[in-house]
Amino acid sequence: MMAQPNPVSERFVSLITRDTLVLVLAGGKGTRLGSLTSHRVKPAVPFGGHFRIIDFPLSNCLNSGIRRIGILTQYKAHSLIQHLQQGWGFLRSELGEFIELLPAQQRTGEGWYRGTADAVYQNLDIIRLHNPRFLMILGGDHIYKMDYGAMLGFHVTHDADVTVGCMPVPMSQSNRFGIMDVDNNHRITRFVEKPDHCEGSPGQADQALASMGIYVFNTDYLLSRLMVDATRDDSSHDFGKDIIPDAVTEARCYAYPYRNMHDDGPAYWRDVGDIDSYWESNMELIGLRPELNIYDRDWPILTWQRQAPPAKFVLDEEGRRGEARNSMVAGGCIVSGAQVNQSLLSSFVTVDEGSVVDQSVILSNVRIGRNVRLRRTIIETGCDIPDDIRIGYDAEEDGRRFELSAGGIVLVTPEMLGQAVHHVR
Ligand code: ADQ
Ligand code: ADP
Repeated sequence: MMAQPNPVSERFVSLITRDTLVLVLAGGKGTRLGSLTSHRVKPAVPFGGHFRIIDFPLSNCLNSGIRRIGILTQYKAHSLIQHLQQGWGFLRSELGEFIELLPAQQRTGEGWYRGTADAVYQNLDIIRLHNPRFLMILGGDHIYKMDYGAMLGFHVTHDADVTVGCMPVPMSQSNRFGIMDVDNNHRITRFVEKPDHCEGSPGQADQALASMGIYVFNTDYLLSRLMVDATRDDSSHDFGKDIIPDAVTEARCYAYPYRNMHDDGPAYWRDVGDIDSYWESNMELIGLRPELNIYDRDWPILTWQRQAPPAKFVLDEEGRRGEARNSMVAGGCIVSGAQVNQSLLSSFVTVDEGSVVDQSVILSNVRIGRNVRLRRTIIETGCDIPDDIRIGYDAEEDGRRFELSAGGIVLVTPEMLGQAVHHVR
């Protein structure tokens, strides 16, 4: 058993992170990303050219000194499992470090994970085996950089049973989040999951304090709470709907205000909820000073990626330049006599002669043929875009053939092009 953390001890935070088990919730159905989640769960969706969404919370764990991690999966987990096995298998079990997959496997009954709290409950025996003092529960589908050590330190110094990561959101979005009231000492006095109506706090009438779906629990408290919850027929076995509102009435629940770790700008946190916000948050990375800096060497975002030669931009035989402007281009790409503007190309994308790619997110292993024009598109892994096609210029036509978002972004998958999907390894 570890010593009681002593706030004046130099090891204050490292003792706490060592005694923490993180559970990442990666099993939700999440349908609002359309065909991007037709064969993979949202945490496995590619983001930012090289990464999968789950790389962000996992990198946060490692960068925060947390090295005991379980990942709760169920739906369409193949791509996620493959990614974790290839990219995240480097922790040293002999040092007590691990990333463990915890698929729904009927350990406590007949069912799959009924809700987020049930997903944790079903792994109770595994949690007991690891015997952590603190359990940290994270969503696997948010993009942000956060030092969890600071939140765990806050949890201990406030002598909390439960700590919820929070940030202000515009009042108009309050129906998308768990919303809370707090007192002057950050103690949560009320928590309502996705309220229809909500009143602003005094002095900040246009903002609500939202839960980020990130929780720290004293393990003993959570386990006893989950055992009670499991017996209740009137519970949906969900953290936001059941566990947290109940905990607020019976335990010491605190709200940890999420801040930018460098204190040099607003705190970046995105729930890429739908196709439009997926496209936008990828586009944001391209800008001059993106809020999310993925080039920060002090907070590296780790991932698995295929070995790739450098990206290449070449003159074609007719002397047309191959160029990319205001764009991010991953390794293995070849742009030959073609223009790439305001776009993000993942690895192994080829853009052939005479084509123009504007404001688009191109996932890996895509060939864009000759004289193609793409504007405001998302092109799924493995697409072979035929010569002479224009996508993003005629909403009616695009809506018939492809998936057109409310904001006018066109999502194209191999299936929509009538192409078989091949496994590229
Ligand atoms: P939502 O994001 O709407 O709200 P939910 O859909 O339950 O909550 O997803 C949370 C996480 O759990 C996701 O990563 C999802 O993949 C995963 N998940 C969902 N069902 C699961 C299951 N049965 N098994 C395993 N994993 C599962 C939550 C909180 C709000 C908070 C928002 C912030 O409930 O209070 O404001 O997150 O985005
Ligand atoms: P993902 O599995 O998430 O698509 P990759 O981009 O690394 O991840 O692709 C892995 C393999 O999955 C690729 O070989 C690709 O051909 C295949 N793939 C891509 N899209 C689909 C799809 N819609 N259905 C099934 N497999 C797909």
